[in-house]
Amino acid sequence: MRLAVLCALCLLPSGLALPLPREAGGTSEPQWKQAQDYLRRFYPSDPKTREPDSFEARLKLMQRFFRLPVTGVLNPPTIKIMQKPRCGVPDVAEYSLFPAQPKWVSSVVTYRIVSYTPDLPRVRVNQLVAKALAMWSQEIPLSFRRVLAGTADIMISFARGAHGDYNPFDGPGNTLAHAFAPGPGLGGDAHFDEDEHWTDGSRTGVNFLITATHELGHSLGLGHSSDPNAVMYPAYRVGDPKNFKLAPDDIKGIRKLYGPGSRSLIQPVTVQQTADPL
Ligand SMILES: [Ca+2]
Ligand SMILES: [Zn+2]
Ligand SMILES: [Zn+2]
Repeated sequence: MRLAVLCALCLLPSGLALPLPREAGGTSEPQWKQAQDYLRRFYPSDPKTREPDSFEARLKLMQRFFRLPVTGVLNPPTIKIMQKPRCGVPDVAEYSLFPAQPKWVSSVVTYRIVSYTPDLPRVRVNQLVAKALAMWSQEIPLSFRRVLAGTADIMISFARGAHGDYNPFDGPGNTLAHAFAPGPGLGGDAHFDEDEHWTDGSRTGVNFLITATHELGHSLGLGHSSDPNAVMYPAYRVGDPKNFKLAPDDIKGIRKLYGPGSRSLIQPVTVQQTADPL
């Protein structure tokens, strides 16, 4: 089950203790620690081979993913990316763990907003979640139906610290949210770190619409994209929420999974018609 796989990522045993390469001078101890932590979380070793990759090998993987010069050296541009707030889902998971891309088989997927944030009015959270889902559903033959009770395919919640899935949140900043690939149980669920300040604008805090659209992309089966313009890029960027929409890379990815299709028949809220690339 996919949840078990994701959790296993976070619980990888001590084999991951990484030797510190000594050749690169000028890097402070906290930066090394941060880099090790970052690579352990987002570039975990392949659990099939169980071979702990070297710090350098994983660093190169990370540099390749972010389209940096692949030096294997912890240099300032690399450190800069590691310090950005980001999604908690690993960048390499889809390649090493999900060989058969999981997706929803039903054409109507249910979702439920289980808990809310005090940062935004409830009605606004409902609207923004519906808007995020509509961005995806208008590209594929898949619709979403909100349920108010019981178990839904996609359970959406806000939580802080440890919240029952072995992927504890980490206080303000750093990891903002995470979500699970389609499947039973935790599969499809999306969690948002309540220690962030969630907003509907762009000046302060973390924009909820942008983050929710990203996380719900995972809930539908998408992994991270290296394309800095993609919604599925793992690092959070402050954009203009008014002009926020899926990038061609996101649309290509979601259509690869579900096929191009007619727009959803169930539109829970009005969406920007100008965002329609068809
Ligand atoms: Ca956090
Ligand atoms: Zn993500
Ligand atoms: Zn969680």
